[in-house]
Amino acid sequence: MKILVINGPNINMLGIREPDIYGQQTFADLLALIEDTAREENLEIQQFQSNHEGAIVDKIQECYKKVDGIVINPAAYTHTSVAILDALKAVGIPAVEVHISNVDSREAFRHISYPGMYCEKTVKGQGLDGYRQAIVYLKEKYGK
Ligand code: CA2
Repeated sequence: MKILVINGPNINMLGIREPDIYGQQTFADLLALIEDTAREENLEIQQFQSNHEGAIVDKIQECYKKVDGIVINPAAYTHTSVAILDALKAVGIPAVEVHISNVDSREAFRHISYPGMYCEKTVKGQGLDGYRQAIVYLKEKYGK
């Protein structure tokens, strides 16, 4: 099974500031956690991070008929991006949304998620382990 993990803007800055919200672990730690999960679960996982909305849309389009599941943390684009929502709808690939923090207990503008309107599940407030949970969910439901 092939899974693409997408991280949006500023996730590459993890661990540098706001450890009270996002924890102490760095982006390199996140990449390693996802690689470890791929090995343990015997999955082919590709990772992609971008600070650019259009680059994320392009990457989702590239997945069409090539990838079996998408794990996405759209970061700030969560709360603004109809383009990412439409790209997910266009490719029709099962997707799970991840948020490191519990967005529901933060500012009101973080309570809405456009990509989340397509995703069949959202994991929030679980720290970096949320990515592992999302990957395992896709494997258990769609793994072959
Ligand atoms: O909780 C999440 O995973 C978020 O998607 C993270 C986004 C935020 O805009 C969403 O509302 C919730 C922010 C990504 C990283 O932001 C940083 C801020 C300071 C230092 C390092 C990273």
